[in-house]
Amino acid sequence: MADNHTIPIVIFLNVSLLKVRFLTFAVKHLINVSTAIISALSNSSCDTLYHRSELQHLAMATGKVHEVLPPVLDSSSEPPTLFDGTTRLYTSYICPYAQRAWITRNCKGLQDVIKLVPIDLQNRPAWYKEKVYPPNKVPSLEHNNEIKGESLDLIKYIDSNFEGPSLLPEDPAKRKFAEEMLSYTDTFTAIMRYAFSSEGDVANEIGGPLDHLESALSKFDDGPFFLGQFSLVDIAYGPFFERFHPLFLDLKNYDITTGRPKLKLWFEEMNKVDGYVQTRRDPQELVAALKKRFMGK
Ligand SMILES: N[C@@H](CCC(=O)N[C@@H](CS)C(=O)NCC(=O)O)C(=O)O
Repeated sequence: MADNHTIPIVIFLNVSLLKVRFLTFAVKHLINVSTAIISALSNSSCDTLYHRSELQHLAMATGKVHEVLPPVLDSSSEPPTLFDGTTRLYTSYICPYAQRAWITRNCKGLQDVIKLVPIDLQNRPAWYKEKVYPPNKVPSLEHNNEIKGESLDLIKYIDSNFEGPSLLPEDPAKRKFAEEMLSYTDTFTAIMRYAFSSEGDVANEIGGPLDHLESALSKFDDGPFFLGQFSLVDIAYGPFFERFHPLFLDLKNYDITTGRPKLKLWFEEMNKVDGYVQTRRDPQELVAALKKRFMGK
């Protein structure tokens, strides 16, 4: 027979057992829900939840695609098995021209379709010039048994010959403006480069091209990018802006965005585009490389 103390002890033990069972259930449930969320975010099985292009937009917007970058090939490296049907982007992680093609590939969600082949430009493998791309520059693209070069041609080629979201709008007015802006890139970079080592007044020397970009950013008001929405034009200028901004601060104590609010906002928005963010380098590394290349410092 239970004495006076046994009943409260039995009640206490039963309540404790219930609590433990409830906690175990709650923890298991939490683990199941978390596992489902993690696999939905990281697994290709979420293709069933989202249309593929929606997934790519999601990746562009949220930074879900994380890629382990392949090692850089130098003069001691064997060439890949050329013309075996693999699509390859020959690149350099610090070249702004190559970065344009790399960003385009990322923004279209082509990480599994176009393989990166980074080249050491200071110690280039001989086979690159001999067997791949006689101009011996990066970027170049191996696709359908052919090699194509020139970054502005390549970004258009990748955009129109591969799957993924289009990076040029249909609107004819925007397309025309895109062509104008793309053909201005060489003039822009030439003036900026000249000013690196010039002794003249920096604001005078580079104010014109920077103001040209500032007013170009006012042309369409449906977004902060050159054509309103993000496009190949942003991809063409982004890598150069990434270098010029820290370089002019370092060399001339001149902030190229001061007094140019649209340019400032544009670059802030660029830094939210995952396909670009994945290609960025340390600004100090870029400044050091540019000083060495253009100024012998
Ligand atoms: N106009 C070319 C320029 C490419 C270019 O100059 N790439 C540089 C690296 S940033 C290069 O490969 N230089 C090697 C060389 O000139 O020998 C393009 O737009 O693709």
